Amino acid sequence: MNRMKLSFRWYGEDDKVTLENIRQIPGMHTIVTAVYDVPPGEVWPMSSIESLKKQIEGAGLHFEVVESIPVHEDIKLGKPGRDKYIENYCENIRRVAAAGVKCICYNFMPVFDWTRTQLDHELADGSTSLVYYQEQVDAVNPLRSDSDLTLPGWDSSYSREQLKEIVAQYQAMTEEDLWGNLKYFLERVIPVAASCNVNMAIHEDDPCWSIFGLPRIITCEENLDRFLKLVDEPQNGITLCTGSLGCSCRNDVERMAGKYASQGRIHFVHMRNVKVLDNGFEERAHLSECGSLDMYGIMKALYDNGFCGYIRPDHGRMIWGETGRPGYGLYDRALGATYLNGLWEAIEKGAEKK
Ligand code: DNO
Repeated sequence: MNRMKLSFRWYGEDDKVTLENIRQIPGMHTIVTAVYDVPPGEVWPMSSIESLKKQIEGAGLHFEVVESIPVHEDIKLGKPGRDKYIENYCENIRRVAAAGVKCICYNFMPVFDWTRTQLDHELADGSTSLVYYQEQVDAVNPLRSDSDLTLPGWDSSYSREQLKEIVAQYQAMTEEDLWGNLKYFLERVIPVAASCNVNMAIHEDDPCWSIFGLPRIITCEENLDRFLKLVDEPQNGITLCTGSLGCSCRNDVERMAGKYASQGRIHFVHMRNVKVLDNGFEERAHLSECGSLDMYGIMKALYDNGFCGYIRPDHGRMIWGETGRPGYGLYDRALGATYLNGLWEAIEKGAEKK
């Protein structure tokens, strides 16, 4: 019995990768998407949610995972206006739950979501991928007046001045402040998720260390333990992102996969392989031997510990001349999905034979 549910991220109607493409990937079950045209903190129109559901189900797939409902910066900063945004967040949970969504992925990273220094680095085989080289990050100082403040992937909706101001506010905050703000958020959101039968799945910080001195806390096993205890309920779970955790050699991703799966707290998995370097990391093909992670070991740890949530191939390289959204083309992610299917089948059949 295949307990994991294979899923694939889709960016909606504007995505070059179509639902028709995705449904042809063997074993595909669930689409992972979001309402993208509403600013963070606002309530998603029910009509937009219904339209996603209709399109996805029309293609023979399920709409069970949302990635992400973004957390407004005022919540992360603990500002007085946060209660309004938390109430909007709860309303979004209720709305997507009413449409059949079972799992919501989100993150609690100050300002910047994932950070890379180049999105089209050419690998030895001619494919391109996303990379992070520390010296390039160090060259961009958000508080220097002549800094052009651009790293690929950053939210371009902020002006340079706004970004500087918001970065300065975070720099005045300690990690403990951020923990406090996360707890405040969870205490209000998790009961709503529980009443709607939805699992919340926090995504680890990517990469899993502080950048520009901004606090980052969802970074390692010790902190994930602490996170899960903030509100010790099954709906307060994680998205195990192998690439985000695995870009630091200090994280034993296989061990964490087993531990948190056995606790029933992994609701969603992003499977990505990275090659850890002295000065950062490169995203690589999913196959274990292409990077630093033992993808088989991680899948086995999930299987052995009863994982039954959603899993998706994470960032793929650009291959075969494909162009499009970095990390989110069709071909390499489809290869990744097929590899995950193969690993799972082999692990499952191996276990049955014992
Ligand atoms: C990058 C993604 C992240 C992720 C968010 C979740 O490709 O893994 O942007 O969606 O951090 O909130």
